[in-house]
Amino acid sequence: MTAQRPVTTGRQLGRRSWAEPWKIKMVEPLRLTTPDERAKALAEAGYNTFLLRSDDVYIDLLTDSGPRAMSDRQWSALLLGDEAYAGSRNFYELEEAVRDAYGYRLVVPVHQGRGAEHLLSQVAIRPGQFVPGNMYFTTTRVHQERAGGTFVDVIIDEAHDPENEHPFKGDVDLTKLEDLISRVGAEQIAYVSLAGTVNMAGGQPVSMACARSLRDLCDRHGIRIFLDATRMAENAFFIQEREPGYEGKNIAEILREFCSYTDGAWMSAKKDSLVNIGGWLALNDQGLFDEVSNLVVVFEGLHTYGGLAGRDMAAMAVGIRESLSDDHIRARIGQVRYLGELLEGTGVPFVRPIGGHAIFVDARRFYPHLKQDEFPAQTLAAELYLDSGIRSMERGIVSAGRDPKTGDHNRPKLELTRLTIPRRVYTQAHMDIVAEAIEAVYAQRDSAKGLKMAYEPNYLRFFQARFDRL
Ligand code: P71
Repeated sequence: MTAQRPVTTGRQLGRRSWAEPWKIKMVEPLRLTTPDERAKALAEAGYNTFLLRSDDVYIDLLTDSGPRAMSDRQWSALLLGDEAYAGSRNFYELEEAVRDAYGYRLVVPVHQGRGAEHLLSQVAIRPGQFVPGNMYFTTTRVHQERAGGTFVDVIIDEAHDPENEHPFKGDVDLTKLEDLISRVGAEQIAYVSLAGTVNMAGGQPVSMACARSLRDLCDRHGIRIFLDATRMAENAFFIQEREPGYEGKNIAEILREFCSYTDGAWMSAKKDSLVNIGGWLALNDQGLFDEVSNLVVVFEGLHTYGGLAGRDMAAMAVGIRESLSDDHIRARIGQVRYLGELLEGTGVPFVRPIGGHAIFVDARRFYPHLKQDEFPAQTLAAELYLDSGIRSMERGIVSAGRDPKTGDHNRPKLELTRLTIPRRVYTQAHMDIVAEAIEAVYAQRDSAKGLKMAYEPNYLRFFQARFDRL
């Protein structure tokens, strides 16, 4: 390791380093593979980390979506699952938890985030309308497009620059939004699609000031704002840390205020809310909600379970409350920063500032000799797995898919490989191993060859595409 002794979040704040606000009660063994086993597994997976078997993975940083350790309180809630088809007690617990934490009035459960994206897009977008948002997310955009909408990126320019240190790189550029409104007319805007800690920008937060002025602007034009609340509790941490006037407020208060500037939200509870499966869609408008809760019975299940078991809703209700603990969020983001701080000074290029859920390695600068059409971020994910069995995820040209009109690749400015930290799963020592592995792959960077795509599915191609080595 060439990294200096890291300055952890805790030591920046005071005398002691941060530590997890929990202890471990149950463990799951990890399997270390040999280099030959990994070469075989990766070739069988078509050089796509989504197609690896998890038994062949040592440290799994594919995603922070689902693979989390539930608390003893959540496990005990599972045993109290009320599996009635209709009117499960756990639905009412969930409804109350969402109302308390996020402040919306009307709640419907869904099996996961994209279930909610589907329903919202179907009821809130008319074909031909535009959906401006603070950077696309893969599943969100696909549902908006399937409903006949066109997504328009209105995030600030800084978000597309991996080295820019702007503290709120998730903010909406209100001038871009106003330009769109005057170009197409307010009635042609379905809604503003606002996301907390913007995933594809590197887990970058949105400021409260942005939410407030966005509300003003949208009120003037009669436009609704729907929030992707998936990592919004983590967004609240950044507001507490960086925005004047919020130092003394807790995560729960900040979250409630932020949500109050929006008309509703959808949630993949597999992230912030500390469960393995689940989500919800919450609104304040009764008419729109009636449409949603009618549609949910077609696609998800009855409006009081939305594709979930009663026990899943019970664990989610507990998880929502745990996710608002300031200590929890500080440790969670502290661990992401710990990994970033280990990479500081090694030359490994990654997105700044360090975001909420992952370190995003800048594959363009990691492999400057590879063209974007040779899939540098996919190549880096493959090389990291070969080196040490660590699984990461491509977030670049493969994820961006194709332009539905021209059929050509979308070529995003950001070509990133995401090292995503699941909540409450790995220890600091695992992070040390990850940093060592990245450094080892970086030392070999000149010899890396790119990939070519051998199979490309129609939708969300990154999940199932296969590649060959060049
Ligand atoms: C992540 C995921 C899971 C995922 C999704 C698509 C490609 C690869 C991995 C899911 C999100 C998300 C945001 C901001 C909605 C969803 C969909 N993220 N909004 O980052 O990050 O939720 O997976 O529960 O359907 O690994 P869902």
